Amino acid sequence: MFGARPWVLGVLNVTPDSFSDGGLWNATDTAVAHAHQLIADGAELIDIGGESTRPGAHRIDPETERRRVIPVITALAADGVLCSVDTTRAEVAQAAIAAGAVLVNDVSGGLADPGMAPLVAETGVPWVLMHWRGHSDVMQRLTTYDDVVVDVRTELLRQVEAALAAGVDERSLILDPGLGFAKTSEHNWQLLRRLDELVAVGLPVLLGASRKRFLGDLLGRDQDSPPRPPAGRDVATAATSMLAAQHGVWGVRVHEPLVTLDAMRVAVAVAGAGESPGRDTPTGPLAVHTGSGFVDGARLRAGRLEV
Ligand code: PMM
Repeated sequence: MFGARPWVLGVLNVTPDSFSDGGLWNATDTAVAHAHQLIADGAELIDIGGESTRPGAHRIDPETERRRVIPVITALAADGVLCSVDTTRAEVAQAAIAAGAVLVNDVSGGLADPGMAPLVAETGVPWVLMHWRGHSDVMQRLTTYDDVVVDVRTELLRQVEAALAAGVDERSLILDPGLGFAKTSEHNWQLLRRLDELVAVGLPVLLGASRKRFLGDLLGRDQDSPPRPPAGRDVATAATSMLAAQHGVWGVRVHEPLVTLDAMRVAVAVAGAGESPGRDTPTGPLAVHTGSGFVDGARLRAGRLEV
């Protein structure tokens, strides 16, 4: 059982083609306004991405990616909003950190760009290492596992070792099983079912189940009907976030924070854990779960994750 709820990261895709919110927050002003709505709905950190990672998506050039995310991060940082950048490119991450991003969310976990680990080592920003086997245009062909939970953990630990070898401080690292990335629906369910095996590694764990296809498949009217569209998947997302909280994850990444927070507050109240930190004191200390206990997450504000 958990003693405090996880961080809630609000998703902001400044892309024309992300599967759930593609095209909605394409211009800087609409993106910034949406980020403020996510904050008003309880998100504590806004995760800003400029390149779609939906299955089959093709890559864009770095300059386009940079042009999409940097003005948004600059504006939000000036407003005092905590931002992370969702990128696999070191040059985009570097510009984002310079613009005020406090965390790098790298869905490739350092595998896509050899420049990412040295950048993180030098700047000391928290770095999400997600389990990843290849870019979006090929990943759905890379779904062979012996035991998906064991294999994902082993491959993530290899990514951790590479990060450490490059001089990254272990205290900067956050792991993510990468639901939907080179995974079938059944793989995602197994990873959720056995999330404690990843939490047991002892590093903070982030989970991104929000509105993903496997939830749509579950919610289709019957086996032969099409998946429920992304906007109808928020209650199911909240349920996965709550279960993940009970497993002791450090954070959840969601499109609709309000529903997820409602679900997590119920779980916190039932656990007798008292106030859900962060909700009522958005700039106060937030609990960071590390597998071995909870520590003051306010350090993230200073761009450093102390565990
Ligand atoms: N999923 C997406 C994008 N970025 N980052 C992390 N750390 N974990 C995820 O599961 C993840 C991610 C794809 O979803 P989106 O298109 O809704 O952003």
